[in-house]
Amino acid sequence: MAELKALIFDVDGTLAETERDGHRPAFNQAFVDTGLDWHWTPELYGQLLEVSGGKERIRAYVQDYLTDFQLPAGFADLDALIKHLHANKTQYYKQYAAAGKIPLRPGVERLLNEARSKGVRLAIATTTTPANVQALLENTLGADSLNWFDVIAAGDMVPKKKPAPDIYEYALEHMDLLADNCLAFEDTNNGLLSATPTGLKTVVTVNEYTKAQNFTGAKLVLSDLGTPETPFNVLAGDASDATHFTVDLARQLCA
Ligand code: XBP
Repeated sequence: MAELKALIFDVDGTLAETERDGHRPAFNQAFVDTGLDWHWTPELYGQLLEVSGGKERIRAYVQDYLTDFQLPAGFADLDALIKHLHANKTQYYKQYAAAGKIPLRPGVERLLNEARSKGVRLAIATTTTPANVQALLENTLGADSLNWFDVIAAGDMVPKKKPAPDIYEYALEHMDLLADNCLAFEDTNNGLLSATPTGLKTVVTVNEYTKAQNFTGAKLVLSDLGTPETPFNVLAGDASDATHFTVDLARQLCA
């Protein structure tokens, strides 16, 4: 029997619908500001999300989707353009978070607070930029919430992004915990592929971008974390008789 000691959360799509409410509009605004006629529709963005990392996603778009790309004047090379676009986009993401446009998903705040009250440690393992994590947490849970997490493993802190396991290995190492004593929360196949090789059991909460993805190997697949008033839907796995995600359910899944 493995004792539950920590919950490790992905951010984008798991804590909040950030791809829909933050990243995609922020990317598009950065393109406009830079004089590019690029526009990532929800459908195109759903395809581009196969590539983790905003900078990597822009590069993949140029290389795989644009046939007649010409470097705009004022940029020495594609790296310089990507750096400029990503920095601009991150500013817009932070603005949207500060404006309250990126709310947490159902059950997230409740579960975080229940874990804290019961001595279950918290961590984040995300591909997104650390500044985005800070903006999201501060504007949904308050500035002190950054201290709720033993480690916020994010973005370029590791050499390889999801689906590589690096970010989860980093989080486990910095918490000095074994995977058996932790549970990961994800929303994508890339995230599941990142957590699983470390030995972590993963709970998936799907969203519009990811609901058709392959979650073979997940411990539990849910519509969302649910609330006492609005139960979750169990899409795969065994949630016992739970109607929303609790520390008790986490302990059962971790055992
Ligand atoms: C999701 C990602 C990130 C965001 C964009 O991260 O792949 O790249 O889409 O954020 P996760 P950046 O699901 O691991 O939270 O532009 O800052 O990369």
